[in-house]
Amino acid sequence: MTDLKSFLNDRAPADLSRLLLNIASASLQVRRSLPFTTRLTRGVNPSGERQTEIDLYANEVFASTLLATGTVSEVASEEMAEPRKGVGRLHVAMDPLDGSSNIATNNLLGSIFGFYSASLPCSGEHMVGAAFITYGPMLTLTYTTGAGVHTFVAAEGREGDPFILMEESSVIPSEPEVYGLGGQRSEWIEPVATFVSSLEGRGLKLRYGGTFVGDFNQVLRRGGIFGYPALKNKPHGKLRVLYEAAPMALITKNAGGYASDGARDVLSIEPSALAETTPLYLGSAGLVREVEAMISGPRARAPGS
Ligand code: AFP
Repeated sequence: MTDLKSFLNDRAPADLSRLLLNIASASLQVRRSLPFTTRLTRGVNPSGERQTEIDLYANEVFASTLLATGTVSEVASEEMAEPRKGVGRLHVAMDPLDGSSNIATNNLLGSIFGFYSASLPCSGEHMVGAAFITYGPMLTLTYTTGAGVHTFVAAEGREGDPFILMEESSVIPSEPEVYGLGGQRSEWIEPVATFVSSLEGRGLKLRYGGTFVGDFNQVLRRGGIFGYPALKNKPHGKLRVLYEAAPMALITKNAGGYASDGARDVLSIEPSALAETTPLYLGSAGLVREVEAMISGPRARAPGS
């Protein structure tokens, strides 16, 4: 069985490999603390959302782990107003605990990381890698450094708690099976409601668990589309460009899919603020381009784009 350390050996730059290995081991620490860090705190994050103990604990574990690698010049987080500074080539943006409102119901949770080569905030075109953790029946790490999307599962209890290769070079299935869009249906901008009704007409099944990582992971494996649309009362959507949308857009692209804000590639967005949000539609390229055209009108595309 191939483990993460040997798989990374000749497939990723040394500093990215170091980050991924340290994130993997730190995720075990976060997972073990989950049953004991579920309460709400009085804290509020820069997006105005109440923070749970696990939001803060995961933020501390990952930020300190990343900075201790000596490869990271800053760590920006959904849970911090300002980045923490370190030394190194990489700039990391993270959502340390995605889905914390799902803790009380023991739903799937996650962590999301974007690895950038420029000071934050910056566009996804400066991303050199991305990763997400799922805390579910299995603890898994999925990442890309630009050469495919690969998933590893924690084999806790085995010597050294290794992460074992579960899937190499994932490709989003061409036949879409599932869809999930956040927000109230009555709040969706009109083209989205029409689009979703057409999906049901094509036999796609609703899969929406309220955690981006979990809902995205199903689209990655089964084909389809996930979205947190522009809403009538939230025209810029809910998901943060740097910490959530762009990292998952890079993974989607490297798995043969596409991520749009309803008008353009999410990776081309130039956020002006760390916590800037965007409408987001990602998954099977055909479906995403279809909803993009319904929202923004058909665009002339360069041949082969
Ligand atoms: P929490 O971290 O506050 O639970 O929010 C999770 C999230 O940012 C993302 O993971 C989900 O896709 C989205 O919010 C769910 O939003 P709704 O609760 O509005 O459906």
